[in-house]
Amino acid sequence: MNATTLNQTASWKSSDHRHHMHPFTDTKEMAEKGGARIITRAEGVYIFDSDGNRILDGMAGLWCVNMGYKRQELVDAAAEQMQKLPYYNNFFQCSHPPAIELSSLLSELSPGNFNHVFFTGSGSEANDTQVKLIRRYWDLMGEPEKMTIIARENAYHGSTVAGSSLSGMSAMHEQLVLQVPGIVHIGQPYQFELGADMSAQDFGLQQARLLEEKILELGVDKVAAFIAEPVQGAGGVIIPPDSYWPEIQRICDEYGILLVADEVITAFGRLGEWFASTHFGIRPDLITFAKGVTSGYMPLGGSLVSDRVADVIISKGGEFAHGYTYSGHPVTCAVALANLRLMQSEGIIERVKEKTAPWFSQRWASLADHPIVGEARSLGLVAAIEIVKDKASRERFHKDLTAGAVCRDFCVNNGIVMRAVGDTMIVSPPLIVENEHIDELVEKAWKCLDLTAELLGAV
Ligand code: PXG
Repeated sequence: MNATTLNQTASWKSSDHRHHMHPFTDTKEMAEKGGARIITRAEGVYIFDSDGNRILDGMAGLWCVNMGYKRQELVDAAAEQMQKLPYYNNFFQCSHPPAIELSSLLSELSPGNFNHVFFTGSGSEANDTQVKLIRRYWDLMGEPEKMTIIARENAYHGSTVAGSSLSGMSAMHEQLVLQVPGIVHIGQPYQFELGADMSAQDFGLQQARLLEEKILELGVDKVAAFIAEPVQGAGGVIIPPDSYWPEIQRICDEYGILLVADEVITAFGRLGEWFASTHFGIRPDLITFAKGVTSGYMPLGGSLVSDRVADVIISKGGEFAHGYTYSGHPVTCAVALANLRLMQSEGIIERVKEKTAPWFSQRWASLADHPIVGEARSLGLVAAIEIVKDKASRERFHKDLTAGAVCRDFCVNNGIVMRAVGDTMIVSPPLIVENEHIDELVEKAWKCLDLTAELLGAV
């Protein structure tokens, strides 16, 4: 690293500290640790920082860069669309080819009963849209009392006011003084923490039946919908037991409530299918998507609306009083189209399912042999490990769960991005990873677990 690089990095860090408010960040703590790491470029599955370090991006950005970095096809799609039509809205009885083509393609790729798309600029806005669609639907059905939406503890559905209210994270609720009324939470299918002494089958059924208990407690005439991530992402990659989703589907069917699958992380190949709903065999009424639809190159989200809901809202509804300036932005839609076509032409979903996910699953499972790993779990290309002091009792190192942050810092300093959720380490690499990248990720993860164990005095 030469003096110019050092000066440039120091100057960026200083301006960053003085002017840039970061999302979900303790700014004081970041400054004490030397300021932000400045990422300046990226290629394939690697990001590069301003000091010239090359880091394997085990999180695909923030669960989104599915087709990897520096894809010329996506750059070209954006540039061409910017020249042709950089902006126009879809309000006031207008439309444009990128939004039309993308909504058609999404209808084709999504499960059979989905034929309409409402576009937003993010996953949070998409979940706000879901709340309005759900309430509009029941109103038009002549059941305006059906207002309550059931979500889950430790879910993440976004940061807008409705998104934070749907999310089941206490730290967010504490700062959100004005919760959206009519949202309640039930327990989650997190077996490592909550059901260690039960069989997976029994635990899955038990946690699914919390939904039924809640519906009966509130009264079925009051309950509008249940929203959940097929696999909880930000909560710590919580993969439900096989018995969980079929039982949830049974309950939603039996009581006629809408099922919303928040597939912001799981859609577009993460589990080796276009949608995780297909993997779990569930039939949601609404699907939330974002992130991977553009591989993160442009901000785009949306709601996929099934015929059950669309038929009511379109045929009986008149105007749906909802929309964003950037709903169906032409450049973001053009990039999404190029991204989805690239996924098709490269057969990435099949490659994940048949080649990389099986290899990943086998290699990731080997981390369970590490002395401070209590569990290593994965599904498709998303995975977690639980750091523990004692494997048998699952005791953690500290009750405030700081071992994860220690491990995360070792990871980034040793060339991989792994995210810490408390003492759960999680990864969600780009879908273009090759088997040798998976080997690199697992080998470095093992080394960083060694370093963590050493620092925490476990060896
Ligand atoms: N639903 C789910 C399931 C998500 O994971 C959102 C909605 C909101 O999307 P937007 O585009 O509004 O951010 C998300 C986003 C983390 C982390 O720390 C995860 C997300 C966002 C920021 C941080 O893992 N997921």
